[in-house]
Amino acid sequence: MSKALFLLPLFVAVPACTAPDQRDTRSETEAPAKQKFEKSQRGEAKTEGQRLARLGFDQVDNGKKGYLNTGDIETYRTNIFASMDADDSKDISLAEFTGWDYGFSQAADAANRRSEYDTALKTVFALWDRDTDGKISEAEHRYAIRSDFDRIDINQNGILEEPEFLNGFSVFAAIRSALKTS
Ligand SMILES: [Ca+2]
Ligand SMILES: [Ca+2]
Ligand SMILES: [Ca+2]
Repeated sequence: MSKALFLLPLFVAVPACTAPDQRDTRSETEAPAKQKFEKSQRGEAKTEGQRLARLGFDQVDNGKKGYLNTGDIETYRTNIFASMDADDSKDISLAEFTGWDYGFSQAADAANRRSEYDTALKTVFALWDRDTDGKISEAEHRYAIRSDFDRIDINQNGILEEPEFLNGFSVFAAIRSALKTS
């Protein structure tokens, strides 16, 4: 199993539209939020997409807490950005973005949906490249991931429970939709 496979779901995570100073606010509110967290029972993963997402969740979850906080996500996002930035230019080109191994390439080919898969990635790239300069800067990447975090934190408790994570991340959702795996 490739390392990139584990990196996938995070990626999927996405656009953060919050200002940097809001991060501090969230950290402070995290303690009470944790007390509201109850680890839910895991059912069987029904699809390949769910199975992959679950692997990703466990990978991102530092300390096996059963939920993801903003620190978990930022740590992972940083690793992913570095992994995608193959030429170390400190930004991600479309080629780097679409050529990165999300763990779905084989599934796309197997399902004969390579073109839908590529289109999904290009769509997400365009969404994340906010200044449309053809590259995703680290700031744009962070914004994208943090926006997704806020959007998929349905119960707004400042942490991502597994169901929120599995259902929400936009890149992941786009790929799943393209492959019709869920
Ligand atoms: Ca680059
Ligand atoms: Ca850009
Ligand atoms: Ca939540």
